[in-house]
Amino acid sequence: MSGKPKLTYPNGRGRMESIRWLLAAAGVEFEEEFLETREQYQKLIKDGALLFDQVPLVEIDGMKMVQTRAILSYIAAKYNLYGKDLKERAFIDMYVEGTADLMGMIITFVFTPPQERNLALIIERATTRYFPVYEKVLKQHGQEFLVGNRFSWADVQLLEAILMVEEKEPTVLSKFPVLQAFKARISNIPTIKKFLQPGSQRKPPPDDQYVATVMAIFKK
Ligand code: GSH
Repeated sequence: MSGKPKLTYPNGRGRMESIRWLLAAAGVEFEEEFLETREQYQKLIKDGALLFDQVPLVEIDGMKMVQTRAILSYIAAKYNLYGKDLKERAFIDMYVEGTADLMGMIITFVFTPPQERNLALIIERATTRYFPVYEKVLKQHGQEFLVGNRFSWADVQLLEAILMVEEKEPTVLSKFPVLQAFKARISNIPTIKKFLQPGSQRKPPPDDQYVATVMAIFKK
């Protein structure tokens, strides 16, 4: 064993991508095993590796962790990205849930039949429900990071969400100057800068091949 966390998931973003982001932001190296076939997935189930027969699976500190939220909270707490007290933690959780809801709309987009996809709704939610909140928080306290004047999981996930929405609508931050500055600042943190460079373990937006592989593995 290398001692590095090992991530098991298809070779694409999905629910694993925020985990990759958080580990990378914390400066933690990780290994990946990519699920390519249904047989691989069924073997994991047969071996008892998946508590609820689902991935993401992250092997870390002797545990086989499943459930995205549980995995992310564990990593955030372990690497000091989860606030200094319960109240900061509560705010980080709220901000993270907001960006998770927004990203969830984009993650499911490619798995939705084309005639039912609603990109306009995603952009509307981003610009009227989610981004105004983060813009206001940062503007009001005037600090560099969302919570406690310290880099946290909330910052990592907000940057991930911003970049994801920008892939769909490049001008989406045009009315959010504080978020534009936030994006530039957080993108420049060395661990994140490295993750944003080509060749990192960051995954590209899903393509047809990825969608077909996921459907075949999980028989959606
Ligand atoms: N609540 C779980 C989490 O957040 O990790 C949901 C995990 C989940 O739905 N995973 C999908 C899966 O394993 C792949 S992204 N689907 C197979 C199944 O549910 O049978």
